[in-house]
Amino acid sequence: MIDYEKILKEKYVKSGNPNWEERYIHSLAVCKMALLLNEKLCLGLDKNKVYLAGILHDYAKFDTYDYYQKIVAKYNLSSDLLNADKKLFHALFGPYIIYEELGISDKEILSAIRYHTTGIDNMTTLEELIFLSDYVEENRIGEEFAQVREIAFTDIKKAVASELSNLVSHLKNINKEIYIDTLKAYDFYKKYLEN
Ligand code: DGI
Ligand code: FE
Ligand code: FE
Repeated sequence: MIDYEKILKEKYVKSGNPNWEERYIHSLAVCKMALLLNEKLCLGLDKNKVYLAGILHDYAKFDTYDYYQKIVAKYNLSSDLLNADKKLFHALFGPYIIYEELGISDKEILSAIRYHTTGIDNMTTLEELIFLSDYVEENRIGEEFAQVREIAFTDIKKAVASELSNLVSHLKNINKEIYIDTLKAYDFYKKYLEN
């Protein structure tokens, strides 16, 4: 059995980022929340996929701009991606970096990691679960998180919609550009806010 927790920890330590430990604890908590919601909501997802997507969703968080550029070149990605908000890079390039470094090629896992920050329209259940668990894991403290957490245990789509509504408001408040995928996600999921 490959110890992904150890692999993640070693990658974070090597990055030298002072926030590595907090990020590591967050990754474990997202994984735990995703596994719990999979059980409680009877989503029926493969536990191994939930585990891997949860533990690795922020794998590329501390990688450098230089490295992201190399990934864009190697995988023939659009260089326009490098113009996105840098907070999105770990999600945009994470799947390629995980494939590159760990050899994980499962499309369901990689796309859940790709969309964990922005969401996208019409997500798979695994994509929804990781997007949501990232937001409602136990270390996220505050009223907005608590509200979405409560909804998460009864209605996954409504919880995703509610997270997106908070995210879009937050981005507007701080005058950040809303990425196309976030807009597509909100446009699609907002219908679930009503019921
Ligand atoms: O990596 P985490 O901190 O666990 O969480 P995350 O992957 O959801 O990243 C959160 C950051 O990404 C947060 O600061 C908001 C930002 N973000 C998400 N969607 C968008 C965005 N930033 C911009 N500019 N536009 C977006 O659409
Ligand atoms: Fe993230
Ligand atoms: Fe995260």
